[in-house]
Amino acid sequence: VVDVVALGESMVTFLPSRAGRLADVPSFDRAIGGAESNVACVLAAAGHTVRWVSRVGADGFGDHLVETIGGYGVDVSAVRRDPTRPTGIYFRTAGDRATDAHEVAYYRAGSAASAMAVDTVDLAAVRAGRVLHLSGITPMLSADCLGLVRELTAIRAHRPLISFDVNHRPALGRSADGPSVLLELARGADLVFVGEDEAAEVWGLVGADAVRDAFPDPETLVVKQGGRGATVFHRDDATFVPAPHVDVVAEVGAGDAFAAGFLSATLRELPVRDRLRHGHLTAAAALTVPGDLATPPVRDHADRLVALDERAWG
Ligand code: KDG
Repeated sequence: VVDVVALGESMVTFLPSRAGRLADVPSFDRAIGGAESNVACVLAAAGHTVRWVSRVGADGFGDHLVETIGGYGVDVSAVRRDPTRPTGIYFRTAGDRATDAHEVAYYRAGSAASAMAVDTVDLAAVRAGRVLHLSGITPMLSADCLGLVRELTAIRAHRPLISFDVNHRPALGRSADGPSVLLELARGADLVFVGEDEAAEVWGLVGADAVRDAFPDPETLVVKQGGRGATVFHRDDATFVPAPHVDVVAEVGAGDAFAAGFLSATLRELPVRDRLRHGHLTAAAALTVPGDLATPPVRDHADRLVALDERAWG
């Protein structure tokens, strides 16, 4: 049994060589992206056993994803190659520092991963972890992908702990029933991550308490409140932990890193407050690099920082 299985689309990502409009950027550096595989890579770097399940094209970009994610120590043996569909790619621009406003251009419609379905992924491999990490990106990729996530979240008995990061991506397009689908799927999970801004934008729920009220029965609900911190609602308790101050280079990947830090501490059965602190520290690492993935803090070092008293944690 692996600690965590993460299922989702990964893409070769092109990061701009300089700031500016997509129309003006002359060249890009290749990196990798994919919210769920980001979580997998960070967890593997933090010493957990992790599997990533997905589909990629039988092309060079598919090779690059499998080799790079596998290079983090993630088990990629359940990733399927599709000779008929390409690997998705995307380009991003660097925003201005104050707002992180940036453009995202996806080339992923009809991608190999968009053909993930109940009968095109290895369901036994998907369900073989202590935790199954999913996100709200996958159900927005295709009807087949939506059916797959529904199947994985529908039955509560005999399943891994299901972790679901809402990950609303406006660049994927807005469907009329997108918000209600995301709410339905998130309610089917055991551990939910959502940004406070995201909940306001997608569901019109303003404030962490309003989000909690929309989840009548969450095992654990984590509301991320940007640079301020995050609140966990766990059973009847609410715990807020402020985030450390960092000079943000790019926000991309920070939510995934936060989820990985939180999940790692959850697997270690640390107290809720420390799960949040580990989430913040892992996110801080990602916030200070331009791409999605940063090396997470070494466990012993992170544990020492987490153990600092309230004065250090604001
Ligand atoms: O969380 C970072 C992701 O947004 C990025 O890696 C790409 O998975 C991605 C997506 O669908 O936007």
